[in-house]
Amino acid sequence: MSLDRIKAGLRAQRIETPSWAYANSGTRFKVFPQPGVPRDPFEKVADAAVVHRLTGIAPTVSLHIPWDLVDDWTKLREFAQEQSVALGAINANVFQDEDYKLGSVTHPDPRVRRKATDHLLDCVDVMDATGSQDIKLWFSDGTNYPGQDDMRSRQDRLAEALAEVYRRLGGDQRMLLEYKLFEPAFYATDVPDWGTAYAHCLELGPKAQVVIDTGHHAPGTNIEFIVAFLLRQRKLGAFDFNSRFYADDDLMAGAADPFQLFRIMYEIVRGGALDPAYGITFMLDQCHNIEAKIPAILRSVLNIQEATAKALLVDRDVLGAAQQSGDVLAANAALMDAFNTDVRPMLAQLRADDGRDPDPIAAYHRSGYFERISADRTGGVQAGWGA
Ligand code: PSV
Ligand code: MN
Ligand code: MN
Repeated sequence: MSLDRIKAGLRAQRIETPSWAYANSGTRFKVFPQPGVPRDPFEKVADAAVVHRLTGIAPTVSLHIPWDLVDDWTKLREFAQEQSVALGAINANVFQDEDYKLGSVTHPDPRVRRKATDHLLDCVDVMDATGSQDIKLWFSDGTNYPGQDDMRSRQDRLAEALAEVYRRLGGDQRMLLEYKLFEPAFYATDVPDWGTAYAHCLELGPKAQVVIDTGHHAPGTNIEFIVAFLLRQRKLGAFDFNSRFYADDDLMAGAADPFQLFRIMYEIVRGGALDPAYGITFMLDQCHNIEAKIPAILRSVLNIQEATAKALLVDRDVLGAAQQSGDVLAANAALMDAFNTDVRPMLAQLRADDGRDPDPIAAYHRSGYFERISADRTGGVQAGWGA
């Protein structure tokens, strides 16, 4: 690919940052408060706007309901516009209520299922008000012990709730269904893998698509295969990018395994799915417990951008010829040459050409923003328990 086309691909790239990544978080042992952390959704949007100004490729922020509930959605929407960003996906939350101990939409009690489904429908109302296109669904539903509940009936209940929400979607709205191997359920999770999510989305129709959270698989899973498969089926709707060493670690994207991130982005480029017009939402889903929030989010955005630049650098003609002739080593080398290229000077130049600081993290540290928010904001909220 020519350098101009590579640069055009990089300029078109869009990454959505999550409101909750700007807030305080910790482990199940301790939440570590940090100075300057947002106190409400407006301040989360303001921080997301800083990330966008510095990188030029993070123009939307996804919200989690009810963590980001506000009285006046128009006000939040207009505030975002003033900051040159927009509100992105609406993440539903049916996992933090006493009633959901045995599940939400798959709960044996129809009253609890009704409550959970109503929350999902409320989220679609929020989308109407915010102009968001996507409702993102992740269910903590599952069981801890064999025999605890009937696994097959739980699938029926899940299908019923999803169908009701699907029917409520407007013409240009989508349902994004996220899977996760385990946690908090330890025996059988109701949407544990891409196959289950895919089958439900297929049954629902074209507006239902699968979300790949990179931290939600068994160790060693070939995630780029899942990407390739779902793209071929037109059923990949979004990513939740993060890194993991063990399970759902929610570390910065590209920190644990930059090679895996490159392989994923290569399949995206190979599938022609990098352009926003294709419709994939590239989100982050991270938790920054010990590292500074905004610099960590910048790091993730830049890591994804670097992986993308390397993916765009792959010489597809050389690779294709090697694959066709069965030259295993040459094919592998075509990928590795791109992965081993240092793309940082090219990206720095690209930013400079676009009138941005070539080093967004250094520019953030110089900007005085952190000092300002540390002085102005006291009592920042905990991720998950927003004002
Ligand atoms: C669940 O582990 C998950 O990945 C889902 O995306 C949730 O909405 C998110 O984390 C935030 O806690
Ligand atoms: Mn996620
Ligand atoms: Mn997760």
